[in-house]
Amino acid sequence: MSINRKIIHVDMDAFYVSVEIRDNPALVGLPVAVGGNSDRRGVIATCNYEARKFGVRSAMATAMALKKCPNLVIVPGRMAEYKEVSRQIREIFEYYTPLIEPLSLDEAYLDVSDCTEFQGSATLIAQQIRRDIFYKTGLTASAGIAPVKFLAKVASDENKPNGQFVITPDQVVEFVKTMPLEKISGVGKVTLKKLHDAGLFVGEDVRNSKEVFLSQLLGSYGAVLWARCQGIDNRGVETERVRKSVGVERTFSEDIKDLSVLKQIMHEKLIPELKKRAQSYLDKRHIGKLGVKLKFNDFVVTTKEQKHNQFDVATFESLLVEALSRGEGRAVRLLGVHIGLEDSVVDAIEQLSLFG
Ligand code: DCP
Ligand code: MG
Repeated sequence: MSINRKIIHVDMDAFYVSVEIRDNPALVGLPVAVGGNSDRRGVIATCNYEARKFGVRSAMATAMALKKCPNLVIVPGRMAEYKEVSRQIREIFEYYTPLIEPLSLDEAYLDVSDCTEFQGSATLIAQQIRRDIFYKTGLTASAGIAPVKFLAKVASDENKPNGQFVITPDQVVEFVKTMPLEKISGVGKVTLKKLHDAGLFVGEDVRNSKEVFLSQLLGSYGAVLWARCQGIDNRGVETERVRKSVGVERTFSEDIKDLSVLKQIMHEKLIPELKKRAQSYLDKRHIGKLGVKLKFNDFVVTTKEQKHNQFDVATFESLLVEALSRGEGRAVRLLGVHIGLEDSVVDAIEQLSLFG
């Protein structure tokens, strides 16, 4: 049985573009996107709901977006402004609970189990948070309320934009049964295809399967998905995450196909830069793994990692070769290298001394 908490997932509506429309009322009512240049590499970061009616989506190539919606107005992004709004909504959350886990600039989990506002009604707290956000920023947000994290996230999408949806503990099983599996965070394109090929489409299908079957199908994520479909998610809301990795990445001005060119960039630019950036962490922490990340020209991202306790050029190189082979000949848009950090030695010693 899962541990029930009162979790709210808050997610701003069409975030970047809503900020742009707020600050330029001439855009109200038009289909608008924030994003990319009109050259062949440009992409849309996000678009408003008017543009979504035409089929425009996040991460869509600008050229494609314009084909679907010729009147689309495309405006450049202003990251500093989005960060400022993010700070403002964070301040609102803090009034209700210290248990806040931001997932990106525009979304966060809040654990309001111990919040005493509105006699502890998470539904009313969520409503008030959305009002506070609108009052302070002029922007709308949606919210999901559920006893566990993954369902709160699914729920925040149910009545988007400017809405909220509650799943009470006794509604969990019924809700999960009919829930399409792609709604569960962690189920991407590849996983979804495997599930569909195995005849699994909604929560009920997974509930009727054996856990070992899911594990065979999906590896370690199989057990997680199986648990989710029972309504189980024991993850707590994690405040102030301990940094788990340090990385450096670069998007190229031209896509690159050639392994030797990628190797050269990795050796000459990325690894030296990573070493520099990692220095301050390595006083207190040990390296636990090395990793390479690639984004192919179709925006599919792949990451390959290996356990290792030091910077090892040969390992980075073999990870790059393996990651590149996953692209089956596609060119590379972005290359990144990172190290995974072990838990802090110093913190561990401090904790031990508490009991000493
Ligand atoms: N974003 C991006 N590239 C993506 C996806 C998102 O740059 N591929 C940015 C722009 C979004 C912001 O992150 O405004 C938040 O992402 P969401 O997925 O929450 O999307 P929106 O807030 O834009 O829309 P929604 O109303 O669906 O939440
Ligand atoms: Mg959003």
